[in-house]
Formats: sequence, structure tokens, C-alpha cells
Amino acid sequence: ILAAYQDPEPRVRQEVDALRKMWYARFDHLQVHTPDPAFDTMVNTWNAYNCFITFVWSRAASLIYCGLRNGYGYRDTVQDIQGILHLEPEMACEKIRFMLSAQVDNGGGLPLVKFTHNPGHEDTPDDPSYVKETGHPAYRADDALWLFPTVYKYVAETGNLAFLQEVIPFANRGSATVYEHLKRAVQFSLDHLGPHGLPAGLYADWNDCLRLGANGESSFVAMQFYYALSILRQFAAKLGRAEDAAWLDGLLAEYRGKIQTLCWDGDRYIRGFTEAGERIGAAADPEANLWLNPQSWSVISGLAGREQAEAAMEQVYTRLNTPYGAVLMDPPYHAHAFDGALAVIYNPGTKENAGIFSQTQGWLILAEALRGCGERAYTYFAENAPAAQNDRAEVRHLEPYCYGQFTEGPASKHFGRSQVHWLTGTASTVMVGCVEGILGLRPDLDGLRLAPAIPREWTGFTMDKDFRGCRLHIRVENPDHRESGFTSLTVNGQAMPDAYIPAALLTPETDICLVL
Ligand code: IFM
Repeated sequence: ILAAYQDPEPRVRQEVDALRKMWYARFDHLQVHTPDPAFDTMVNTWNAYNCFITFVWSRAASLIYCGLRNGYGYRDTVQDIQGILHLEPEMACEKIRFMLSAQVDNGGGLPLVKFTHNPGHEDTPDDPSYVKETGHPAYRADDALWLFPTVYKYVAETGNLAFLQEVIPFANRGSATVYEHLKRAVQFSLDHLGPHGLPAGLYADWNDCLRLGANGESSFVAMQFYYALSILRQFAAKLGRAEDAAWLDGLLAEYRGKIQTLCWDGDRYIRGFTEAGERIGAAADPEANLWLNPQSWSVISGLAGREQAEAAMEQVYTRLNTPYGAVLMDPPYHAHAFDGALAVIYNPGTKENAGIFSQTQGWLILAEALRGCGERAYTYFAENAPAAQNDRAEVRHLEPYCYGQFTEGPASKHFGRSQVHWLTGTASTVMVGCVEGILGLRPDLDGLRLAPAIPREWTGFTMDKDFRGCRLHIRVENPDHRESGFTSLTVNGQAMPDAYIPAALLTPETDICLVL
């Protein structure tokens, strides 16, 4: 190596050029030009770069965040894939295969996928050897459920329905098609229900600090489960699995009813039930009586009705939001934590004890955008975006181009200080919030829906996007200062009845104009 670099010119220059070309080629798959330079620089370059870094390294390489972990966290890695899917779908697909091969044949995900992962031959949380080596004694409730949106986004981005029929090994033994892997993930949740019939919280759900156990239940997982069912239902229809479709319709109706009856508390969704059967996150609780994730996920999962969504998201805005983003819950735990509320070990306002998680902020952006509330979606983006905080760098402390895991909330004396940069779940959820949410690029199995949700002051913006082998040149016009909506859409000059572009109409260079 030393010999090769003995004479830095021209070798070093050539390599820097090649590196630059490689990155710009990746970023070029989506470039947007909006009236906000901070938004553009994040989506076009820095958030994208952050996404690739977390995609490659997960949480494994950081000296700050669990640098000694001996593998990939299941939920984190499956979520990270979503951040690069719109830029490098085939690179994403390789990782999806890998993560499917880390799913146990009972449908659960391995909490930690070892760096030495050997599909078909792995031990599992049921084996003492796995527990000893990884330190993970049990399954988590959410791990395999992250596969649904990730696989869906890949298939929708590429149109590659055949992927669902690809055979992939399980972690411990046997193999099955991708579609069957997903069915097993549904079965895993059905096999781990709590006393009310909602998915049990097990060792953790997304929140590492909520240990709800086999008899406690998580509304967040219940919503993920509901969302998973609706995605599998779409796949079943495409693959002509009539029996599965009927089974899934039944489950969707059953779980919609259960979640609405058990988890809606007048103006918010509760966070779940403890092992003792007490509600978590109900309005009358002295602490942690309002939680962010069940509100945003009630919208993302498609579960909340319009009025419920409005009430729940209004609670988020008035009770949880701050100039630096929305806290995870409020008030923080201090004197009333139940046994599984591990967050109480953190100072109020930090980490899972009412810190502002940038990752959950991404879901908030997406939820508001899905409701067509562009002003709110953009507000949630701006208050947390690194590039929009250069006037408070001395408070934020992190690099101005990279997301942190969390920002300290109002209960902390360091309110506004961000922590744990680079390897966090944030990059991908904010990317999805911006691309699918604010920019409204929403591929589905048959084409692309265009549903931007933007600040009213934007009079328009443009995007160049690669999609299923074609280059889309998209112009969005907003002459009436709306935050979302549809007046007209043309595809290569042809008027469309709504804001939907069927894949069959795409040409190598497709000109699209949407008027809000
Ligand atoms: O979801 C987790 C993640 O897996 C690791 N960091 C913290 C998040 C919230 O607890």
C-alpha cells in the first residue's frame, strides 16, 4: 500500500475523484430543488450520506454507540434499509435477503445477528449458547414486523413482485419464499398475544426501555402488526392467494376492533398494558400519560379514523412538541414508573425518558404528511434538521450535517443538546418522512402516487428521480398556496384523472407536472 501511494499525485487525486463520482452517482437517483436550501442539502446529500453510513455499519462501528456490539441489531438494520431504498434499491435488496435469512423459522427476528451469521445454522434466543454469546435472552416483539414496510417499499420501488417468490433460508433451519417468511412473522405475533389479545411487548418493542413481558401488551406493536397485515393482504391479492386474503381480511377486522376498543382513550392512543393489566399512557396517569409513537403510528398504520388522527396529532403538537422536536412521552418517569419502565434510569429529558428521539421525529413528519398537513410535516422537519440549526450550534453541539439519536428535552437542564451522532435510526426515518411524506413520492405495486405535503409558502419545486429504469422529471406547482391536494396531473402531456402515475405510462424520460 505504501508503495502504491508513494507518489500522491496523480493517484490520490484519481481516487478522490472516483470516490466523489461514486457518491454523486448514488445521490443522483433523486435530486430535489425546493425553496428551502436546508431541506435540499439534507435530502440530496447529507441525510442520504448519513443513511448509507448507517446502512453499511448499522450500530456496529461507532465508538460512541455500542461500539463493542458483536452483530447487527435486527430492527435497526431492517429500518436502515428504507433510507437508501429510493437511491440504490438493489443494494437494499441484498440486505433484505440477509435480514430475512436472520429470521427464525418461528417467524421472530434474531435480536442480534452475529457478524459471523451463518443462515440455516444459527442458534436462537431459545438456546443458552445464543444468549451467552449475544447477551440477548429473549425475542423482541417488533423485530420481524419491520420487514413488512421494508419489503413493501422495495417491491413498490422496483416493481419486482417476483422477489416475493424467492426462496431464502431461515436463521436456524429450513427455507421458504419471502412471502412465507412474512406469513411466519404474522404467526409469530399471533403466537405471542397478551391477556387482552393484543401483541405482547416481550423483552422490548421499538422502545428498548419498555419491558412489557409476555403478559404485558404494546399498542405500538399492535399498530405495526395491523400495518403488516394490510401489506401482506396486498401481496396476497397480487399473488392470487385467495385463501390468505380472506384470512387476512378477518385478522384486519379483528385487530382493528381490538386496538380501537382497548387503546383509544378519548383524545389519544395509550401505549399498552403492564403485566399487571394496568394501562400505560392513559390521560389520568400521573406520569407518561401521553406517548408520541402510538399517535404517529395510528396514522402510519392506517388505523386511526380522520377525527381520531386529528385529535391525537393535536395532542402531540400541543403537549409533546418543542422547538427541537417532539419528546417521546410526557411527563417523564420519576416516581410512578412500573417495573418494566426501564426509562426511569435516565435523567428526565434524556434518552427514552422523555428525550426527543430524532428517529420518532421522522415518523411524525411522515404521519403529518400522510394526513396532508404539509405545514406541520415541514415544521417537524425544520425543528430537528441539522442544517436548519446553524443559528443554535452552540446548543445543539453535533455536526451541522448529521442526525443524532436524541436531543435533550425540556426536562433536562441541557434542553436542545443533541447526542449520539451518525449511527442511529434517525437517518432513515427522516429520509422516508421527507421523500414519501413531504415530497410525496409514494410508489405502490402498480405505479407511483404523487402526494406532496408542503409548507403553503412553497410555490413549487422540482424533482429528478430514477424509477423502474426511467428518469422522471417532476414539476410540482402550487399557485394557490396549498399544503397538499390535487388540481391536475399530466404525464408526458397526457392529463390524468388523479395524482397517480401507472407504471405502464412511464417512458425513459418522463415529464410529469402536478398542480396542487
Ligand atoms: O429502537 C431502539 C434501537 O433499537 C436502539 N436505540 C434506541 C431505540 C429506542 O429505544
